[in-house]
Amino acid sequence: MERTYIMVKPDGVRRGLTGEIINRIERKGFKIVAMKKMVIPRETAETHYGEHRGKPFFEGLVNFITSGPVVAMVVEGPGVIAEMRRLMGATRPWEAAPGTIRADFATTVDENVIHGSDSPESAQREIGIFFKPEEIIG
Ligand code: DGI
Repeated sequence: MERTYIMVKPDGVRRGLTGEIINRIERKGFKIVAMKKMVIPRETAETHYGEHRGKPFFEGLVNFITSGPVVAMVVEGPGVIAEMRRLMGATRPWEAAPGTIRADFATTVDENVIHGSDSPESAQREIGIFFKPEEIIG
C-alpha cells in the first residue's frame, strides 16, 4: 500500500489546525499509520529541504520549519501521494483550488500550513528522515 509523509507545519500547529487537517485526511479514507509532535532539529530541516539549498528563501524556510512544533505523519492509502497533494492545494495558496487545505487556511507561500511528499521517491526519503520503521503501525 502506498504511503506518504505529511506534516502540519508550525503555523498550522500554532493556529490549532491539526485536528482539522487530521479530520480531512481521515474523512477521505486514508489511514494515519504513524504520528508525532516534534520540534525539528535544524540539521534535519536542512536535510528535509535539501533540494532548496542555495535558494534565496532557504534560510527563512529552515528558520520557519524549526520555529515551533510540527505534527509529522505517515499516511497510507491508494494513490495517497498524489491525492494528498490535491487535497493540500498548490504551494502558493493564492493559486490553490478552493476547498483545498492551503486555499482554505493559508495566505502566504512561506507559511502554507502543510507539507506532503511530491513523489514516491520523496515519500520514501522523507518518511525515513522522520520515522523509524518500528514507529509505523499499519
Ligand atoms: O512541496 P511544496 O511545499 O508544495 O513546495 P516546494 O517543495 O516547492 O517548496 C517547499 C516549501 O518551500 C514551500 O512549501 C514553501 C517554500 N517555498 C517554495 N517556493 C518558495 C518558497 N518560499 C518562498 N518564500 N518563496 C518561494 O518562491
